[in-house]
Amino acid sequence: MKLIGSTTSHYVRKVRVVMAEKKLDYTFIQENVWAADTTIQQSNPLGKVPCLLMEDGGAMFDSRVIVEYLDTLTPVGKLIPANGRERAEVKCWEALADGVIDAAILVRLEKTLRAGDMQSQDWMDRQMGKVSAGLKAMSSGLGDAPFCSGNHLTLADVSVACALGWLTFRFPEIEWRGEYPNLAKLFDKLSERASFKDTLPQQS
Ligand code: GSF
Repeated sequence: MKLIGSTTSHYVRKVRVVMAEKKLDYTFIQENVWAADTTIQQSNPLGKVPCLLMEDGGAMFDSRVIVEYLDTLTPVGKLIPANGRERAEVKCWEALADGVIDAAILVRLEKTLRAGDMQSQDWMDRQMGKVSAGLKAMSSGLGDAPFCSGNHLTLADVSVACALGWLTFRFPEIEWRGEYPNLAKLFDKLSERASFKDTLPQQS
């Protein structure tokens, strides 16, 4: 398999961590989707990464679809419960973590792509409200538990830790660590894993 992505993306990192936890081999193809000469649309008409290229030449997106597929490939390191309420709970955690980053990215794009006088402060405040509420929900959902859902590592923890890592990378001014020590504890624990160490967000 080949994974098209970047080393800055939360969604790509989520897929890479899942690949590593499940001990799946893949070739990482770095692509700057914002470059004028990007060829990403040949694989993903939406022009986004991550995009998984399978052995038969087929392409798969987005990150939630990819990780769900990867989890079916091997029983090693099962990250999504088979069915029922537990499955929905893990996927809801993933939606929450991705949603926080969706909102934060909208703020980042507003700040980086639009000229200062064209930027909407109301829009950015609205999105930052989602980031704050999402962090609060993550913290209260986690409580004193060692993992977000159940009693072992799942996609919920992977998603939350990737989101916290991305916020630290792109929005260091958000002081989630001091405000939510339980999230910091989870984040620090997951950061020790090779899957996270090997995929730290970085500008390439
Ligand atoms: C989001 C992917 C995405 O926005 C997923 O895969 O889970 N729901 C999708 N990727 C960004 C890169 S990044 O900011 O993580 C992307 O490729 N953006 C290009 C564009 O044209 O929006």
